[in-house]
Order: sequence, then structure tokens, then C-alpha cells
Amino acid sequence: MLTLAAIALGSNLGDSFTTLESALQVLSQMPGIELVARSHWYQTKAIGPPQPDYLNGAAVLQVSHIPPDLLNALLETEAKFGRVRRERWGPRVLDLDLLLFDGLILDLPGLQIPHPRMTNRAFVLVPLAEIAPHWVEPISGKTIADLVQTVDCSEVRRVLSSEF
Ligand code: PH2
Ligand code: MG
Ligand code: MG
Repeated sequence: MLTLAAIALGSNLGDSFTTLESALQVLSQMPGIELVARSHWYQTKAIGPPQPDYLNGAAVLQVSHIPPDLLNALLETEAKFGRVRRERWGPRVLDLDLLLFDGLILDLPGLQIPHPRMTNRAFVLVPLAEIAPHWVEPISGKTIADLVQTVDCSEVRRVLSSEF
């Protein structure tokens, strides 16, 4: 069965632009994963301990995986780019978060869908609203377009391709 899944991408260590572009390439070449849509990249102020700004984006994937297998594919891809897990919310070369899986609500150890913090994070909602405005976040029952209106987007700035 094929399902649409939404993911968030983030990076604030190393060459973030190249890392994020390559991560999308790697994911789209995995069996059972097809890239359906991708957002622009956004420079965002870090939430959490003091650290450099992030580059964030979002993508919609068509997948034949069940959610835990998709999560593994994301974690494998993070590892491929040298992600080392240190302090929570600390700087990272690559973060791939599973946001939405169709309209599914799932609460497993290590995997909550929808992503529990997506509804109040402008760095997730702004890029996602670009590619999936009508997708309903199943806990709130609100669309991404509605949710993005409820957060402060002043520290999320779309990066122009001429800046890379
Ligand atoms: N990710 C975090 C913690 N803080 N801040 C921004 N701006 N962007 C992120 O992707 C981010 C963050 C943990 O996943
Ligand atoms: Mg994250
Ligand atoms: Mg993560």
C-alpha cells in the first residue's frame, strides 16, 4: 500500500545546504520512497540551547513502508551523514523528523505521529504549509495552513537560491 508521509529536515552544523540537498537525494533513491514535493530552504533561529541558526525545510514522500520502517530509513540517512546524538535539541548535521503519515495517529515508544511538537514550531509549519497546506494535522483537526497562522514566523526567513 502506498501512503503519503510528511517529513521535516534540519541542519545547523557543516555545509547545511549540501547536506540537506544530498539527504533528499539519498531518501528518494531508497526502495519504496518517492519524493513527491519539497519546500524551499529557510534560515531559522534555533529553539533550545544557544547554537547557530538552522536551515530547515519539509518534504512529502510517497512510501510503501509502515511507519517504523520509514523512521528507520530516516535514522539510517541521518547516520550516513555522520549524525551523532548528543544533548537534546543541540546542534546537528542532519535531523530528519517524521511529521505526518496520512491521517494516522500513533503513539509508540520512540515514534509519535503526528510529531508532538509540530503544531507550535514555525520552522516546521512554514515550509510544510508551502507544499501541504490542506493536510489536516489529526490531533488538532486543523490544516497546516490554519496552524501556520497561529505561530510567530518572524524568525523564519526563506533563503534565496542566489544565497547558496
Ligand atoms: N531542531 C531542534 C531544536 N531546535 N531549532 C530550529 N530553528 N530548527 C530545528 O530544526 C530545530 C531547532 C531539535 O530537533
Ligand atoms: Mg527535530
Ligand atoms: Mg529528530
